[in-house]
Amino acid sequence: MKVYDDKHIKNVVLVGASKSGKTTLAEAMLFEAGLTNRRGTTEEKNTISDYHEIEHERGSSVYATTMHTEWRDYKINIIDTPGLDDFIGEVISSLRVADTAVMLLNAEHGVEVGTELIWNYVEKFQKPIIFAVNHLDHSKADFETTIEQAKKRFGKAITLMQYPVKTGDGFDSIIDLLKMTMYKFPAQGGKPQKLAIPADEQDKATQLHNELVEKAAENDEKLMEKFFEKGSLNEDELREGLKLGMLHHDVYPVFCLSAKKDMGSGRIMGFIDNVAPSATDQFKEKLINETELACDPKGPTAIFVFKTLIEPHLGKLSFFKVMSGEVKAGMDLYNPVTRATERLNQLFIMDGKNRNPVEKFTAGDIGATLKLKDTQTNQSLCMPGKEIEFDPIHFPEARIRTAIIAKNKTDDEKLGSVLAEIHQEDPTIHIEYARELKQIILSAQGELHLAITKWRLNHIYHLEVEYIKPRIPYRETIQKSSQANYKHKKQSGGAGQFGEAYMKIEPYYEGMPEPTGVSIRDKEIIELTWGGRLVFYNCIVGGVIDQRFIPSIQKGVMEKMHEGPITGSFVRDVRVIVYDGKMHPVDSNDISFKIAGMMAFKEAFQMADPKILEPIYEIEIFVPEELMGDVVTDLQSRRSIILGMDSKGNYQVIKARTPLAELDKYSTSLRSITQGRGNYTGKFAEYAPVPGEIQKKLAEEYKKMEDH
Ligand SMILES: Nc1nc2c(ncn2[C@@H]2O[C@H](COP(=O)(O)OP(=O)(O)O)[C@@H](O)[C@H]2O)c(=O)[nH]1
Ligand SMILES: [Mg+2]
Repeated sequence: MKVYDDKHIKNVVLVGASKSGKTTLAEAMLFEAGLTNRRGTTEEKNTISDYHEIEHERGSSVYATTMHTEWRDYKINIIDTPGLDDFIGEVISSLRVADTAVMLLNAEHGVEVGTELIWNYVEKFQKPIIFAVNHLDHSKADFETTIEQAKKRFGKAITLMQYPVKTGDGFDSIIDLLKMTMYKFPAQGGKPQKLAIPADEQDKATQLHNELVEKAAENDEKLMEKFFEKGSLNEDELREGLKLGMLHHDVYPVFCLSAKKDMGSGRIMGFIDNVAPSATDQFKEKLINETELACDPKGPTAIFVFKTLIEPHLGKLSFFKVMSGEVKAGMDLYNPVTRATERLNQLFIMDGKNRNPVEKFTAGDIGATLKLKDTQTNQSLCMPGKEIEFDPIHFPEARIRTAIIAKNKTDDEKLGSVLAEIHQEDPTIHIEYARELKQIILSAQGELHLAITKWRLNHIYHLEVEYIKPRIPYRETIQKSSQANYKHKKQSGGAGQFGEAYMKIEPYYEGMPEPTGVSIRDKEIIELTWGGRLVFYNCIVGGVIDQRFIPSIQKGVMEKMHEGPITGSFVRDVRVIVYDGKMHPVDSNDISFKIAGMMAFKEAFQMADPKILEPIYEIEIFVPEELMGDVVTDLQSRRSIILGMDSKGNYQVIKARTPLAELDKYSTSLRSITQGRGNYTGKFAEYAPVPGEIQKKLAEEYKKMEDH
């Protein structure tokens, strides 16, 4: 394996809507470079990229896959990504380490929903981008309309580098506006003939060439001057201008392609080599301590782990980018987060599932290593003694949640550890054991994401699981004060039990004045782990209850707060004043006062106008303007309060507050209302009272369950 220096390494990520041809293009790029001797297809399930069983089953990509190709004197690392929104995490982590994104557009469909969703992230990262209009051999391919849509959606930075002479069956020639040449491909694709531009295309080609030259010149004053002096720019000057334009997101070069017929991929690779920025051309990387680090092969060694894969027979595989310096096999590197020192015993170039061992990687390159003990996705490894930590990938919040159970009770323990592994591989899946709900809650990006996770649990980990509806973490509180007393008395043979407590309970709020009319002996403020407070006053005078029984009463109250009287949910924000009681010199004990405390609290609670509170989420919904009305109507039927609307590019952002109970399967409904063009994120905001009729229903349901 040839060793490439930092200037001769290019990292690209293939992105685009599902079925736009990314996996097919990766295949063509490897074949054209002579690294493979046949081109696989997704139909025949023999591509380098889609090698996982689930990808064969579905016929499309689920994971981001790294590969490399060599074109002229360059090594191009290619990351092929899935196109569906459910797997957006794979796209985001790949974009984080790529230096140029190649966005495929399907000339049959133009700009698709999937294109727009991915575009949001390309913009966020401000990564240089190339567009490749694919499927040009398709009978319904429409190059002009595709370009028009692209200009409308992505703006005037869209810059034609090529155009096809004909599309559909007769597609075999591309006019290149930078080289001012026509490429004519043989029927089986591959290496084209370079021909003069035919006379009847001359005018169009010249006009587009001039537009290209102007676009390239715009990005640099020196080039602009030259352009005005000479009226044109030479090829090298054009390249320089385009590269600057790409780095500043002012130029998005557009290429022509039929990945299936292998026409056009060579020119794209040539452009990636000669023009697309390398890692060392990029702006400096941000570190979490607010400083920056340049990608420099002479700098201190530092790598960033962007992906983790757990392969059944291999173990943990960590994919990294060398952000600075060089890594060599056998090196010890330090993880500033876990404080572990990791030996990188083996280094690999990964081509799908094939591992090619290498001795070293230099700054800007992408590789993989096996069996890191204490290092996960999003962590950095650097020279011992240094504290280099790169800005982590910010994965989107989960959009769908479900409770998960093992079909077989004996698998419960295994389920926990397997889910932890799945989260390591895919940080867009979250797992939490919700103690109060007594459920394992799995959150993910969408229905398909959940379905694939279930498939993996079943096929890879041999675990049968079921998804069930997650319970809602309600809370209970009171709205007015009340009093109750309870006498617990038991005299059956042997030792008896006796305890009586009088208490007053009040809704608690911050800054509440101290109670009056009682003499306070003791006060305890308890911060409840589930939010809110219990403030407990001991106002017993004259020794009517022994001091040692006060904690027993408090224990009883606390027990009931764990399992509220109305729905069994946690109780919050209550003030309890124990002001009187009775005891028996022989029969009183801890348990008697605990029961008295619990029962007095329960009775008082029921008379204190109890209220059920529900979690409210603040959500942000992205929708195309024309679909806003439908989305808002649906939100209103979900008891939401619309907080505001804002436009962001071609999208409207609706902000709303919605009860969690109304968000069950919301991502699925939003998808169907917006034909897949809408998207949302949400996070917990606060607890708020549920409407009366819902309270009644919840209380009845709980009572029924209790009576059983
Ligand atoms: N006609 C035509 N079909 C293509 C082209 N590129 C890909 N395809 C087909 O489109 C389908 C999806 O391709 P794939 O590479 O899996 O798309 P991905 O989802 O973007 O990875 C497959 O059936 C390919 O054979 C192309 O340039 N022309
Ligand atoms: Mg694919």
